[in-house]
Amino acid sequence: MFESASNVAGKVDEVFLYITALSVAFLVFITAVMIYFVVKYSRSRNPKAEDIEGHFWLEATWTGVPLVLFLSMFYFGWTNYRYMRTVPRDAMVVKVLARQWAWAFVYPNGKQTSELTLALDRPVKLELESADVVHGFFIPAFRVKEDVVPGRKNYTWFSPTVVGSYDIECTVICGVNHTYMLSKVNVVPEALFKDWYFGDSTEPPKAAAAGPGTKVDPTGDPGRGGQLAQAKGCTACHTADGSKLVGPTWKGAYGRRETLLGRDAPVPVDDAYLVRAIRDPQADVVKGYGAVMPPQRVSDQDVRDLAAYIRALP
Ligand code: HEC
Ligand SMILES: [Cu+2]
Repeated sequence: MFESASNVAGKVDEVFLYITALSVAFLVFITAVMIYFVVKYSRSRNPKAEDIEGHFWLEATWTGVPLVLFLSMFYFGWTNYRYMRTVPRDAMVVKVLARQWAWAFVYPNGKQTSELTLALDRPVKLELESADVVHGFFIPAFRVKEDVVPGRKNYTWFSPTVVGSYDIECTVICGVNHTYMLSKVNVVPEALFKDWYFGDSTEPPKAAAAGPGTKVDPTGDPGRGGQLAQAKGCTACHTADGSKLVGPTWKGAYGRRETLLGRDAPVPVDDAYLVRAIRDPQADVVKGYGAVMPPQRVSDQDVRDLAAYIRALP
């Protein structure tokens, strides 16, 4: 299915699939019955028209069964809708200001950004206001969509459940540059969010400091790297002997190909990969592991030494 990255995405998809499946089932059923009747009651087989009186149980069935099915659609739709309208009390409140043709986000501490930054698995309430015309706030990956109407306050809430960067779109044709009314929501682990939220930076924390193929200084001291791995607590999650703890083992890591979440082709573990994995653990997540490696406080020299140590392991 489509990318789904919030607590409400699954609920919306469930209702959507349920209604679609029922509709398809009825399309097939009604079409089949229709063809059957056209053949069975064609004029050639029944040259003399007949008057058919009512049939109580037949009528009761074709009234009762669809009624129950429609009510079940209503039930699933309503209970999920109510969930999506009931904001948890611990939700962080972010004001979303829409205007022609941009989004602005204002946080409780006064920080203002043009991209939305959120902490993983933390509920957030968005209070939506427009400065001019009607806009539509839409995050496809979250299945969150709400109209933003001038002179009115609207809201929505959700918890992002997957680290990453997702599109924000405007769904209402709100003027000539409507199609450029785009932004991003950056979902980062809570620790990274706090660093940003309480820090001086207005730039949202972003994934991927060094891109694939980046040239990296390969000099480093493997001896010091080994000590650092102990001192920095890396060895709580990584081993050098091939056994798997919370994270992948470092034995034989250098040169192997790793399958990353959200990427089709496996990527080789080279120097740039190691630097990125240590510097920005959430940028790429190895398939089969959680995005649980905490951000590391490491200097450039530390990273070079750690990379040298991992590279030197057999
Ligand atoms: C709390 C556990 C934890 C700690 C502590 C931790 N890591 Fe990780 N690490 C992980 C997990 C889980 C992964 C796999 C998921 C990912 O790629 O983020 C990982 C992935 C990696 C990778 C990529 C490995 C591969 O096979 O692709 C490297 C390199 C790495 N960590 C280095 C370090 C270094 C260096 C430290 C210490 C400074 C450290 N880690 C501390 C959990 C941890
Ligand atoms: Cu708009």
